[in-house]
Amino acid sequence: MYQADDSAPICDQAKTTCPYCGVGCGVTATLEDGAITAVEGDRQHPANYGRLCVKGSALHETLSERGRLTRPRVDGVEVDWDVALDAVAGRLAATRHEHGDDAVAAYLSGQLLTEDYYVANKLFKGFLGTPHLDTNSRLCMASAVAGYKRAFGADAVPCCYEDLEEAELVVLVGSNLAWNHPVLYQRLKVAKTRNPLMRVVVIDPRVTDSCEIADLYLGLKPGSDAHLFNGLLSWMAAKGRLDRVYLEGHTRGFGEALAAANADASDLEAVATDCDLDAEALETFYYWFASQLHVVTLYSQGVNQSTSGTDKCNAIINCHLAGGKLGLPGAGPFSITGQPNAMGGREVGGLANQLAAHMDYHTPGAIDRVTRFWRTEQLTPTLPKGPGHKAVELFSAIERGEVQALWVMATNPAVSLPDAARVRAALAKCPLVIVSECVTDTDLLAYADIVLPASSWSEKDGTVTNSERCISRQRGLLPPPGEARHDWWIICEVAKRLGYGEAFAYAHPSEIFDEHARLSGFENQDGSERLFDISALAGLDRAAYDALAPIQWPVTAQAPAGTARLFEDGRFATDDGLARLVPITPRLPEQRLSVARPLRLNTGRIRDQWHTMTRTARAPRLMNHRAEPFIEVHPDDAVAYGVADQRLAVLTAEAGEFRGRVRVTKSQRAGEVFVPMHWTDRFTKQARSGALINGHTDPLSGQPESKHGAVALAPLGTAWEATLLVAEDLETARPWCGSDYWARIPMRGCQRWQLAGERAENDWLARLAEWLPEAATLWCEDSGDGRLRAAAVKHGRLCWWAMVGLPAELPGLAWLEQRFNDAELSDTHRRRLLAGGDDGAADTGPTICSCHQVGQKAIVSAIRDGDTSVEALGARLACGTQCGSCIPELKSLIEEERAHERAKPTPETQVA
Ligand SMILES: Nc1nc2c(c(=O)[nH]1)N[C@H]1C(S)=C(S)[C@@H](COP(=O)(O)OP(=O)(O)OC[C@H]3O[C@@H](n4cnc5c(=O)[nH]c(N)nc54)[C@H](O)[C@@H]3O)O[C@H]1N2
Ligand SMILES: Nc1nc2c(c(=O)[nH]1)N[C@H]1C(S)=C(S)[C@@H](COP(=O)(O)OP(=O)(O)OC[C@H]3O[C@@H](n4cnc5c(=O)[nH]c(N)nc54)[C@H](O)[C@@H]3O)O[C@H]1N2
Ligand code: SF4
Ligand SMILES: [Mo]
Repeated sequence: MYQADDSAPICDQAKTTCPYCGVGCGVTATLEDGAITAVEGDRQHPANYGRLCVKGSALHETLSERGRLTRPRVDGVEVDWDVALDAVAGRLAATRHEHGDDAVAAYLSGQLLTEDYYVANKLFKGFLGTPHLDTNSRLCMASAVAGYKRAFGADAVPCCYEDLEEAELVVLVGSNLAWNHPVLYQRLKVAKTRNPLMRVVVIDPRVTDSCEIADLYLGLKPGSDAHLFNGLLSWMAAKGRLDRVYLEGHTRGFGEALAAANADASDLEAVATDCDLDAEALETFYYWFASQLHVVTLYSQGVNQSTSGTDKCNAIINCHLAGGKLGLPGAGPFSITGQPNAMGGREVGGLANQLAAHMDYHTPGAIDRVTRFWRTEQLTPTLPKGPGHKAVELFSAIERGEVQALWVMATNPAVSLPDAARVRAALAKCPLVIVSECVTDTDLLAYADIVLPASSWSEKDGTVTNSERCISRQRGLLPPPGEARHDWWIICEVAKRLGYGEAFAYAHPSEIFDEHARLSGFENQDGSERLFDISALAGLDRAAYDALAPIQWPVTAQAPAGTARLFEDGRFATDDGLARLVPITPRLPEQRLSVARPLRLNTGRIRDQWHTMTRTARAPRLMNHRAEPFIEVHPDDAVAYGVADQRLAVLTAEAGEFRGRVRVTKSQRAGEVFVPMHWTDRFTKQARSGALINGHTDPLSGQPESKHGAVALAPLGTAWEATLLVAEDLETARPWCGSDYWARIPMRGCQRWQLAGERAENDWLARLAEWLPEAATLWCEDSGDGRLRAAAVKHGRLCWWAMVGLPAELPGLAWLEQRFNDAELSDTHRRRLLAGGDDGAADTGPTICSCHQVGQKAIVSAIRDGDTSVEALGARLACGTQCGSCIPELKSLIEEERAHERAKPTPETQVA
């Protein structure tokens, strides 16, 4: 039995939704003694039918109360909620009074629930009269939104997940689906096995794990996507592969779009050269696309995060319209969303250019309609008359002193915005920064005047919308820790204190959802005015809301069971019902390469981490796949710039630098480097990707160009490297953070620190004594060549362990990790401490399979023993048998070993 309530749960199994990516998987949580002890995929949920990826299946490991914010704080002092809420309301009111309504702003997140988002939008735009409310979706989906609106007249994703399974051709453009939407990738993979005729094309400058299932890989030059798709449109026209009937009946603008495409890209050879592709491979793609009706083009940040992101989206959509490849099963331009509720935010109007419920400021009658719905006629101020600042611009307005108060909820702009140093300076300058956050340790909190502890996943109650427009319930299963409160509650309490109690008198998120559903249908007869219409979900009582099953919008009287696919009737949400093709003239990235900064910087995600790691780093097993910040470099560039695999290097951009460990790989194109977006100042000295990116944005969508930085690469001169393992409860001032490089890696029961310094250290024992607390027993082994191992025990417990030397020389850490959990070290264990365990306990290497914690070395040795298939490895080591995300890596290890085998000199060549 499941009961969603603020009171303690009475159930042992409950359904909710994963809080990570936009796939929006259903999760079944097991509750025991007031804690979630296990999670599994919800077999009935239409997004995942029982599957979960490694992040989802580690959810319960991230929930400890340690490190959670539990008390509000004002000016650094812990206070009661009443004091904190009064402070928020009082200071917001004072700012408005002194500097005007436009001086207050909010910066929200696709990780808020729809109900949180709705009340925040209503408070700021509706009642405080400021248009400056934007969201981190600006960094994520803004170009996709603008592209859909230009083409279809509404921000509407036409496809559903089943389309990926029903397609004959799936094109992944700038999407690493295998790592970032793993469950959807698994579905696609299964579909491809079932339908041997299905083809997959991957278009990405990097060879990613998603290439595992690719029939064709186009490793294009970064930023050249619009040119490539212009080329496709031109080619389709030249080869007579257009759907003339569709174009004439359902679209406008084809002539202009084709003319622009022809002017830009009518010569296939030239397009191939410009995109740095093989002409034959490019034509194969064009041929496949043109000759299939059932094509899904799935695109993501490699397209969106660009100063011409909107144009790239429309270049793709143009090709679908020109071939009539949408509005039918297995076809359509599918922008896959990133955050769990990126879509919900778009639905309530959380972008600064939107007003509410898919109405923009310029939508005829919208301002008046929303005013009447929210009953703000009598208010001064009235609703804003036009759009507010988009994220990057918002922080410039703060810098200029125009915006004087900012409330940030569920996002970390001190890390994730481009030009992070400038953002930090703006935050430092802003007289009032309010931050609603769940954890104690984020880079942003240093800038907060008021900190509000928010409830988190498993505690919060509300809805999210996934990439296929499917609305699902996230359910509150546990009480929030300490005094943490739900975001919607916090916002409503502030609204009450500002005098708007009547409009924010919700007792439960179900009431907010009801209002949101009613607004979507307000003066919108069966979606005739706005496509986003969930009016059939209005009026749900609390029980019905609690029990709400996943459903895809629109949900109207005509379509009470929801709508899987849009535009099946060929009618679009424009005033004349016709879709628009948009003429595209491609533009180059704004961040220009130069002699000083000759390398193209690509940034993105890794399989096991979520954004700024505030949650995923709490599950130590998710740290093992990539433990340190890294820089991926092509072998030729490694030679050219003097950096070596597994050694440290530094990237320098106009505005900042990044220190990380080099991974030399042919997956990277020469002249380009890739860094992860996840590391913050909480985890390493200097590896925020945002510090390397300039704040150039797309003029239409305002989305920054996070994929196309310009950097220089050089080795980090290191005289020494060291590893410290430190008991977790050790209160140290972390004096080693003054080193030239450090990275903190949470483990079970201890913390690992990787350190390096540019200046030689003569007396390591003295240094360690200075850094680490005194211990009763200390062992040390100094090999005299600058290498050293030491361990310290106090009260029978392992206190710390240290090694000076390259990390490649580390013993396996699993054994040592366990020793930190021993209440009393045995004599045998003490003797083996310096060796790091039993003689045979070698380092298992990076974890490839996070579900079953299988390291690279074990896998390689099994392959060498003859387990040369994924199945055989799974049978022996269990790797790849749970979520399947590591299968591409298993395959490439098998491939690598084969290549080594082939490269081995035969007896004859040896003689020769
Ligand atoms: N594990 C994990 N999964 C996540 C997230 C996470 O943090 N961790 N975050 C979620 C969120 S919010 C989002 S937005 C999604 C993002 O999901 P994705 O968009 O798949 O993620 P990225 O790794 O940012 O970028 C995708 C790819 O774009 C490629 N790319 C770079 N430049 C170009 C270019 O010029 N052209 C083309 N065609 N490709 C290019 C990169 O090489 C990269 O492989 O992931 C979601 N899922
Ligand atoms: N260089 C570069 N930069 C990028 C990107 C890139 O590819 N490259 N990608 C961009 C994209 S697509 C995205 S989506 C952003 C993501 O970037 P951010 O949104 O800044 O990253 P998160 O770590 O997800 O931040 C969410 C914060 O909210 C907190 N939180 C979680 N749940 C809740 C809640 O319910 N309530 C409250 N109040 N707080 C909560 C978390 O602890 C965390 O601190 O990064 C963008 N920045
Ligand atoms: S695919 Fe996305 S939604 Fe599904 S379990 Fe993994 S992170 Fe969660
Ligand atoms: Mo995102």
